[in-house]
Amino acid sequence: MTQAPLDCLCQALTSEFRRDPAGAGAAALLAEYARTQQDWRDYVRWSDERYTRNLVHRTREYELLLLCWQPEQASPIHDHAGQSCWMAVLEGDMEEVHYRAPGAPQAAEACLDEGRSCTYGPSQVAFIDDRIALHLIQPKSGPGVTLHLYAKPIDECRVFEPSTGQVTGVELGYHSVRGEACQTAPAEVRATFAAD
Ligand code: 2CO
Ligand code: FE2
Repeated sequence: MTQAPLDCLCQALTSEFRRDPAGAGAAALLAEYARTQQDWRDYVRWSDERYTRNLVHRTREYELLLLCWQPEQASPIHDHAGQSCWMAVLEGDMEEVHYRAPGAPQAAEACLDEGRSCTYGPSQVAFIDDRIALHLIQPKSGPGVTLHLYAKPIDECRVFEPSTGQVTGVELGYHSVRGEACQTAPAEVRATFAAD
């Protein structure tokens, strides 16, 4: 039986992280998949509450997720728990805004500096880690679908309120795993600010 393109991508990523734990070839693999394939559509899932996080594949070395963003569904400003994060755009245009705590990177309880913002279109791949910046991701106009690769997997991250630098730890969670809905959908992360 022929393997689905998304499964081929996962196999290629597994080999890549075995070859190079830093994943130097990962961006090219994601870009090629995004440019040529459509089977990610099987994993698309929308929510009116927030952008959805849908697990495609997870190993000890990495996790691959499909994220689905309705208009206005921005992420909070967040870090990536010390891991590497690649984002390949599959559909729509996505804006990324960098932030940095003045003084030390990600210092707690200090107003954040807004850095550069950048828009990525279909097949483009962005990369970030905590040494580069914190970031916020949002669809620029209309909905968006993105493929995210984290190496290693991230179960928790920190979110930052920009005017005070207030930091909240959040569990990330999945809306679906290999296309099967999860019983407990991840919380609306922005609500953690309202509750404080
Ligand atoms: N890191 C966010 C998440 O996994 C998405 S923004 O792109 O890294 O929910
Ligand atoms: Fe992110």
